[in-house]
Amino acid sequence: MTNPFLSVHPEVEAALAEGRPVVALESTIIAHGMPYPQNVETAFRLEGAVREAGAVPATIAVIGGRLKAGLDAAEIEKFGAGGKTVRKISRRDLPIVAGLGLDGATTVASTMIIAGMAGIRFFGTGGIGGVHRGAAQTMDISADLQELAHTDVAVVTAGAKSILDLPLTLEYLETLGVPVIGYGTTEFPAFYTRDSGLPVDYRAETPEEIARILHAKWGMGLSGGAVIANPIPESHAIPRREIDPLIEQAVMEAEQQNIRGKALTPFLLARMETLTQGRSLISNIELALNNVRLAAWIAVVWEELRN
Ligand code: PSU
Ligand code: MN
Repeated sequence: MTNPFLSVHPEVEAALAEGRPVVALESTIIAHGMPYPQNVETAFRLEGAVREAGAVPATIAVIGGRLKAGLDAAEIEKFGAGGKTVRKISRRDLPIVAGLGLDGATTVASTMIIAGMAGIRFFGTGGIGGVHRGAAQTMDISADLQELAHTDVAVVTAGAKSILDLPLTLEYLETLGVPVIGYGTTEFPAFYTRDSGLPVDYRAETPEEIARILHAKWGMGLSGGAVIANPIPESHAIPRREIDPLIEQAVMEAEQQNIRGKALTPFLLARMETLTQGRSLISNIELALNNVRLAAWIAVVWEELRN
């Protein structure tokens, strides 16, 4: 059955039809996660890294109401230049932008949805959303977690920033039945730092192992995604004693200014960038490159297992 709202880029469509590996990339990281023009440059570098690792990149966004799997250079430039003026869209927003012919930058959740519709199983990004600190009062839990429970896409991430409540985020993923696999690590990474003191479900040493786990999951009919937790390269990690006080400050400012809902994560990300004087941006770019490469390596082996 064809999906009348979906537009798959011809190169991506050909790769999928021929059983070649494809890796999805998100557009919220471009529009809301980084400043212009580094965001556009990064988007192109991420696509290049996926190609070098042997897969076809599909950057995902909604343009004029079309759910796009695979953007051309002009479209990426438009999202990057638009920055925060581009609507940030999650699952609940998809019918609004598709129905009314609007543009939207896709989060982890909505990128997974569109990837899933196109038949793409692997997605590399920076950080995922999770359970926010104070969620017991605010109930602010990212829709990314529910999506991981339901949609058959594995997400390679450097963990989650400790702007979130990491222990509760992992509890929530356990409840939803989402495997959390560490790549060369027994600890869930905390984005800027390689460790968090919190355990992953399994430490995988190779992309092959991860591909076998996913092949088994989907092969036995267990729907839903997985979190592939890939620590930031050592050379770009920021020591915890430096980053933790800044995170505390950003979270406190958000509370004082009563920032909530979908504005909260972009606010915290922007504050972190300012408070680290741009250092967090470089870390962010390097860990994203590291993640999309791993996503491509896993996708390559998974296609071999499947064929
Ligand atoms: N965390 C990061 N970088 C990001 C995001 C989260 O470290 O770019 C973005 C992703 O697009 C993620 C979204 O899906 O924020 C989560 O937003 P929310 O918390 O509103 O669900
Ligand atoms: Mn939220």
